[in-house]
Amino acid sequence: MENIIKKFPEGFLWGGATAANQFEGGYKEGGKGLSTSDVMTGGTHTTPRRITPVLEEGTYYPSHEAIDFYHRYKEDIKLFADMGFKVFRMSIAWTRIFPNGDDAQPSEEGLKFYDDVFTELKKYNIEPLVTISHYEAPYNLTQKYNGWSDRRVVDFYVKYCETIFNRYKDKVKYWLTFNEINCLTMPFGTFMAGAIMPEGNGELSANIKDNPQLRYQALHHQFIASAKAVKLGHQINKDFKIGCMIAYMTSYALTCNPEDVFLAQQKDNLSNFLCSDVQVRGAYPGFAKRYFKENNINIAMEEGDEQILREGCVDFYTFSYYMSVCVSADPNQEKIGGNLSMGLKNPYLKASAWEWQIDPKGLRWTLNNIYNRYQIPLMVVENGLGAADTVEADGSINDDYRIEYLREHIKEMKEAVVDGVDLMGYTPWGCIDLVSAGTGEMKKRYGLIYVDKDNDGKGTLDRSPKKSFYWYKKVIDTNGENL
Ligand code: BGP
Repeated sequence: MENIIKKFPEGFLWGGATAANQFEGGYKEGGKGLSTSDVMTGGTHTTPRRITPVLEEGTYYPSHEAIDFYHRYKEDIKLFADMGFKVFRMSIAWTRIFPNGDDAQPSEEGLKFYDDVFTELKKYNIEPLVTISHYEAPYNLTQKYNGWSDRRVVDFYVKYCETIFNRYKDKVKYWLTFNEINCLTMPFGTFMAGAIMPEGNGELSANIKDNPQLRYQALHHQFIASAKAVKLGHQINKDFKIGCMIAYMTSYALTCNPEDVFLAQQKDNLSNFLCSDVQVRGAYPGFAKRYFKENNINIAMEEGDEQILREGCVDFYTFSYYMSVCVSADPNQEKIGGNLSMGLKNPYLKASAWEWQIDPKGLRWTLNNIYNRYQIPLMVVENGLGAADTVEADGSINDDYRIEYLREHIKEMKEAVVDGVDLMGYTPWGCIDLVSAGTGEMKKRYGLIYVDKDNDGKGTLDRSPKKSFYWYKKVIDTNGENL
């Protein structure tokens, strides 16, 4: 048997990923407007975050200061450069550019801030990968229009895209239209995607009263907005590469009962492929149309929508991958104690302290599964282990568990490359500690760089490299040879 050479391609984009509302802070500075994330309180693993239409005195809102990248971006980018980053995934806060979302003119101060950030990245030859909308939208749009449920929001978004595409056309090449767009297929994802106001008790959890009709209508508007942005982006700069971003839910059948196996495939279709079929292939798949019919979901489409979708197909496919879960057609399985928040327990896997099951092999499966369907370049733009870290007396942070997690996932990515998957890059999530999107905590850390701040918002905000920082630097230096 011939020896197989396992290597990442030349020019592989190694880096890290963040989002504005989870790390910028400066929520009222530089003329920034209030965004949906700014009205979300902190929480913990067991207490859900809340959404407060009026800011409550004395309540902790993690996005307000976050980790203060707004003032410390030079220091942070220098640290990324020290690790050897080739790419840095970040998002633009829409409310820095259009504070209310429907303003006539963009804010020059907001535009200037990202100019400075991109210039700083360029200094170190770090390529920005920009998410245009990452789990936030101007709060005003939710108040006035009920967010994405209103078609008019498409035009506001496209105007925002036009503004940033024109302004940064020589500084940014890689764009993602919406973070984890498929969250809108799930009840809990609605508010986080800046879609619509929750009709519940303000708790950010499955308790939010679900309204699938509204959710899928909002999703359709995001598809139209995304497709229009892709077309426009290519007109503004033909070298732009514009991608979709999917929260990949890898679901295995709990048993080989065909009912379970079919359910797993159906979940894959509805939770993962519905959105990417629209964004990559430019049309709703048959199973989506059937699902809408069977669930009395009537999506209002305008004439020309089908053409807009067809003409706005993305250039590459990106996704987040943290875990896998099991599914079973047997409703009793949930009661046997195998129920995690996201699905059923897999007896072969260990889980993080936040019950996210760790499954490196699942990443290889997922990469192959996606590539088999689309055959366009893929990128893993989020992956990592959320864990509580301990700072030793000498200041060191020995996060061997994180190194282990990342190493095993990188190994499987390398295998997938040998399988033939066209993989462009890898940006582990929260390369610097930041606020958790799900729980609003600081304690759930993903970073290779530690930030001194606790769940109540106290701390010096000082940065320090963890053990994983030095390890990842070596990985990048050797293009993934030295793991
Ligand atoms: C993804 C989001 C990120 C991020 C990550 C980790 O779904 O795109 O914004 O935060 O998950 O989740 P959490 O912060 O809840 O641990």
